[in-house]
Amino acid sequence: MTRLLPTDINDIPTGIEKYDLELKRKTGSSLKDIAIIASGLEKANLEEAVLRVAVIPVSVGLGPISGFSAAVNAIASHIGFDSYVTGLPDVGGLDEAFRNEADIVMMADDYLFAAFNLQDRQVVSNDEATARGYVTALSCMAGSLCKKFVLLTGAGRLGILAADLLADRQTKLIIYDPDRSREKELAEKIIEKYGATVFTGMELPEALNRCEAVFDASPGCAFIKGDYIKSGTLVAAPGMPLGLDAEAYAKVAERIIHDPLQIGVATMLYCSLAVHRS
Ligand code: PYL
Repeated sequence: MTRLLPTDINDIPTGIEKYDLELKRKTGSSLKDIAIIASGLEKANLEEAVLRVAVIPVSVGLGPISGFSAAVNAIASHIGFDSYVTGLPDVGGLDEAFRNEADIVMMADDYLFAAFNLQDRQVVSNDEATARGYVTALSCMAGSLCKKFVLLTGAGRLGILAADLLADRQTKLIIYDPDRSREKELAEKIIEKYGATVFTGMELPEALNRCEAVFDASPGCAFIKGDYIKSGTLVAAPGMPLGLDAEAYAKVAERIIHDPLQIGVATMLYCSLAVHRS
């Protein structure tokens, strides 16, 4: 997991409205709708009391990231939760959250970012929510991913989660990872579970030429070059850094979904409710 920088997230609170309008223009769905669909709650009755979210800064390890709690809080508030950042970090923050009758607590150390639903004892990690949210957003943008060639770059934690969700949508999956053994291992798991057709062993230019959509689950920076990506390609690129170089980004600017936290955080919150309401 690449550690976010303050410069990645500082403008989230002031930019969230503009971000949401752009997401709706590209996918036809708002951030809240994507999170609800991704969590399987589109048919659930969500018109209940506004839930209280406590975002707790965590000081262990490399310590707080300036702007991180404020960004998470802004996203939660934007999609309608009664969210706030606790006055104290760590255990003091958890104490405060319980005394303030928080329904959901969100906190991140250097290894895990999770939402804890204190009512239903449900926990959701940022990785699983980001995979669900981004596959849903890509599916909304594409209309449907069924039978479409989708290139998945990166067979790490996020890629493994995304591969499963993409295969479940009957995509024609191309998996690319510079570590070819990891690529093959993930492909074999998907073939075994879904009996799906999974393509591996391609060089990146060929894979980019064959695919209609890209899900970039890699930690790489600017490795997808403008020369190789077709301008009609749909791109889902969760997190930082961005895998496309500037030329590639310019070619797909109207068809790329990319953010450091928004879709993951919104989906964490609705996934944390899913056990109770689906
Ligand atoms: C959750 C993000 C998504 C991508 N990388 C992950 C990251 O940066 N993790 C570290 C989060 C540290 C937060 C710090 C704080 O401000 O509370 N402990």
